[in-house]
Amino acid sequence: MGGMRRERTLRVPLRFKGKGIHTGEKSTIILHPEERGTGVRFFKEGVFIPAHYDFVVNTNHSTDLGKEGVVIKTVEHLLGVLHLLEVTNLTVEVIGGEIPILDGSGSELYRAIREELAEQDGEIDYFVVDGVVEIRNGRSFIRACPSETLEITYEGEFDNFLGKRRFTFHKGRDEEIVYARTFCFDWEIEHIRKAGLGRGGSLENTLVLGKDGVYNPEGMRWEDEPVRHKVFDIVGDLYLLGKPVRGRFFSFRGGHALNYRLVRELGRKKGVRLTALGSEEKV
Ligand code: P76
Ligand code: ZN
Ligand code: ZN
Repeated sequence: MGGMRRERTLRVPLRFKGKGIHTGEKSTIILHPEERGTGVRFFKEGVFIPAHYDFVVNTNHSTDLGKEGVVIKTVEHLLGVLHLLEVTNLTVEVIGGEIPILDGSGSELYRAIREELAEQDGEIDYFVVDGVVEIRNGRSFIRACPSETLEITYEGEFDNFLGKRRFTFHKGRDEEIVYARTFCFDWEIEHIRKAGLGRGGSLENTLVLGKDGVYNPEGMRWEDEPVRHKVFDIVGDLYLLGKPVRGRFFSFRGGHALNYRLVRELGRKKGVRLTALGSEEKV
């Protein structure tokens, strides 16, 4: 049995400002405390968008949510931090098109939110993985298995000095992934920029990798920083199940698109149960 954990919100509203990695535009987010049972949701231009996979509108180079024509880009790093800290009730007001990228990792959000956590009455309702689910795309795949606690492994095969890399995150060891920055390869920048993405990308917020090394003068925070970031992205995308998750995950060369397909499949399976007679019923 995992420990009984309480629902959480913030003691006070928190505000963050910065550039969006894709739009390149300045935006502001205000995190508002909420009552038990609210869940995590976004608010923009009068529209509430739940942090739920039903509202995913894009998974190409970021995870974006939308509803009624209102879109919020790049929610995954903020959701990663909220998932790690088990913040279950919060409204994220967004003024602008995207969540600020800050230094490219979850560190600033993580440290500020951790300082202001407020426990609430009521125990957290976890999303418990109760069977094996695997999603494939060519050689890439992501698999979910039952486990008492959250555990995530990412394995990458990079076409540069990094080569084959694998990293495993265990619940509670947040600092091993929350400081890992987003990254890109120098050979993809042209294609990304031509797609109208990465307009806010720079060496201030992205680890830029070449064939033989990195462009960032400060170097890498770990020799496997990119795979740690991929694990952090999965933590964020999994929070789109609407609850903190208990399960073991393994991703081989996956990304937001595979994460999203897995989350949808896990959520779909939970909503439908086989009865003793073998007919399906909604629960
Ligand atoms: N990021 C994903 C991610 O973290 N998702 O959560 C991703 O696909 N990106 C983010 C970074 C973008 C590309 C797309 C970017 C960043 C920087 C530049 C271009 C695009 C640049 C630059 C530059 C190069 C040399 C000198 C100066 C500036 C992945 C990681 O899953
Ligand atoms: Zn692309
Ligand atoms: Zn990311």
